[in-house]
Amino acid sequence: MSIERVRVIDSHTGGEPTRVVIEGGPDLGSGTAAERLRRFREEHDSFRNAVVNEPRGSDVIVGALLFDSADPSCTAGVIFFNNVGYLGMCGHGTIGLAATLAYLGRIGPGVHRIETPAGIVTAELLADGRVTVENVPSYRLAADVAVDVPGYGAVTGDIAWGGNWFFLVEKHPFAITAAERPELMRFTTAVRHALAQHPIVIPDGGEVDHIELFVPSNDPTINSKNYVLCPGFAYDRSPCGTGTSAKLACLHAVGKLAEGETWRQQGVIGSHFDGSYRMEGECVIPRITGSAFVNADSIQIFNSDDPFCMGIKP
Ligand code: PYC
Repeated sequence: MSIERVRVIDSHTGGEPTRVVIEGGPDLGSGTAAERLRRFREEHDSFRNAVVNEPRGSDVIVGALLFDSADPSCTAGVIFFNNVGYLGMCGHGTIGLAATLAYLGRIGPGVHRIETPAGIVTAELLADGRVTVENVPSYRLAADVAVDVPGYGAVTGDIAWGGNWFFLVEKHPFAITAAERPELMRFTTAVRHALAQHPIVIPDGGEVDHIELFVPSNDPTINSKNYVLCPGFAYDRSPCGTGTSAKLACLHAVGKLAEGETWRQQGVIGSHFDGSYRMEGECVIPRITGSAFVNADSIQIFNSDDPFCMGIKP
């Protein structure tokens, strides 16, 4: 029998969990985040499964593997992963990572550059503990894409990049409330499957693997409420940082939000992010502010005698 120990720190950002691997993760060698992600996927995917999936985790947890970035201007590099694979970027996860690094005493208030596979982002730790993430350049790729969804008919949405690919739907018959979550899951799952059959060409062979629904809010302090289906068929408990970034890109595209104006996006369980953007060329550079709380600092035990040591595949 052999025992290995992996130290992880858990946090949640508006209810959505992030698990940062602090010690005991695989050595991904050198190179860019994209190169290390390739090695992670090809050589250490069982580690991903072990850390976030049952019996240690659940479908909802987003993992984050830290590395020392080769770019000396970066405080850290990170690869985000989930129950089924890897994320280019993760907004709630970057807020959780900043809260985790602050908990460890590794960062203080100020702006910190973080290398991700989707590009370099910044995380500004504010004096009150909130975090503002300046995300990768984001844009709307296509407007009013109609998809035939079995059981529901034609569903029309926009496709946008916010560090991950999103299908953003405003016209649908659902309320976005905690009570509606089973129906929202059924509908967005059906949309996701229908979209997979749709001949949309996404740059770099990407896949539109996040489905985002919106409704207007009755609360005058909130601009909009959303529900986001993630790639592994878990819903985002937060308003989704990359999803809010994709929304900002779409709002810019139709002239509904000016540069520097604040958009308060609420998620299905009621937490919110404040978003705004600045322009860089044709793209928007989203800024997303939210807060995260560390709620566990623990050691995972990897026992070679445990038949589920490397997790249960979902
Ligand atoms: O906050 O960007 C985000 C995110 C992506 C998937 C889950 N959360």
